[in-house]
Amino acid sequence: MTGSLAAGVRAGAERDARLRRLALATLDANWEHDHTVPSRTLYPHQWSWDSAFIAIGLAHVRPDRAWRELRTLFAAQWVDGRVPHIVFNPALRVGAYFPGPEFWDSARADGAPAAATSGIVQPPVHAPAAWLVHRRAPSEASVAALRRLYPRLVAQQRYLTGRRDVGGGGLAAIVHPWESGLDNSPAWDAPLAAVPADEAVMRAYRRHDTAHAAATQRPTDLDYARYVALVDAYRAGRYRDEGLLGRHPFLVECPLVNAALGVSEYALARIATVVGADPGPHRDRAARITEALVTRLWDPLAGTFRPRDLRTDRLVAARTVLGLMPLALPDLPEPQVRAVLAEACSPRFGLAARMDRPLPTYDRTAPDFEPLRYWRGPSWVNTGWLLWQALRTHRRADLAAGLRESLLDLVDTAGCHEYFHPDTGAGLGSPAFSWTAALVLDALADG
Ligand code: 9WN
Repeated sequence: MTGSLAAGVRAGAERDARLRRLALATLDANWEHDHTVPSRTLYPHQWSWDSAFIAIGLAHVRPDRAWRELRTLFAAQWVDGRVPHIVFNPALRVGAYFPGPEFWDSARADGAPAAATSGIVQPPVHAPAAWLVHRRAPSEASVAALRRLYPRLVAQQRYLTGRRDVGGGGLAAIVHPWESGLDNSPAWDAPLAAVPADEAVMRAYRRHDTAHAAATQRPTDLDYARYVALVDAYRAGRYRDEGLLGRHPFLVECPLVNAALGVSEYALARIATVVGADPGPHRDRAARITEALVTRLWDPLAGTFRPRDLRTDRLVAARTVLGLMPLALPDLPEPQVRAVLAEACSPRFGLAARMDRPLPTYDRTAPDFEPLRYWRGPSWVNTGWLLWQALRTHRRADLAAGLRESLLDLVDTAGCHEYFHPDTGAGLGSPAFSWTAALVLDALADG
């Protein structure tokens, strides 16, 4: 090895060790008796898809805690199978987060658990997470944990493909942008515009987020007025899903939620073989979801996936990172794989074997691209990690390596931030964010 090569290898190993220490310290600091908070300041309760990502990272360093994280979340599963997007910590003061438990009022809904929760869901990334946690640290305890979780994960899928198949085409609909996890993505602008709301209603509430993060980096008051109106509407029907098409003002089929739904069936097939269940039906369902995604959300002219607004039965025009997520499906047909890769590698998203800027969450070339505002441009580690996994599934080692390096460098330079400026890499939002730490740990383990 030449001197400069050896120095490069040493610098790489030092960076990785530094990142590992930072990530572990972040996760440890955010551990809260039986779950990990996404952020001590901004998000002090337990969030659904955060816990899945967090478990994936914890599997490398604290496998017991990884299972505990998932167990706590699924203990709050509703009778109909929905896994709530927030499980509230009863020890926190009123006002620790908006909207809090009193706003959601889950206790009055049929089939809600004893714990106070929200009434909506988030992308179902939990079955793949459970599978990864087991694969990272297989043991008798992990098999027992899979056995306990399997029926709950199946119930979660049944809820989404059953009651939430509002469009009748084999995909799940979301009833709130928060259910996508990408709250103020431009993907929701058009469907949200149809939700009647006045930003003046926000005078009646106290937003908690803007006390901890710059308002320029968060959704607007008008966004929040609509978020509140949608919760009001869903809660008024006690979070029941019957007849949603006739009465609910926001119903959209999201490419990320449905890609996760399909990937979950593949993960469940694997889990089934470990727990002695039949993997066949899961594989069949995975194939059906993949087919439905292509039939309902593929836009052949744009060469990407787009959300379908069920209220207008049209595809949403914005090109966001959500459109790349179906690449995670292993049996996605070749023409779609090729086109999504081309979209990802275009100047809109800039994926490359050597990336000069981090992956954004929205088309960089769009006139309304906003480098600071949350899901309207900034770079997030979870969407990067999901695409990294998808690239590995489709054996694009070159692109996967480029994306991984970009993610690790971003966090090494700025810290475990919630999101990052897509040009400068500066840290934005919460400075000690759990899934950033967790997914860095996972990426480090798989060079
Ligand atoms: C609303 C916790 C959550 C993430 C979401 C992210 C953000 C909440 C908020 O924080 O949403 O659920 O208050 O903005 O958008 O993806 O799960 O980290």
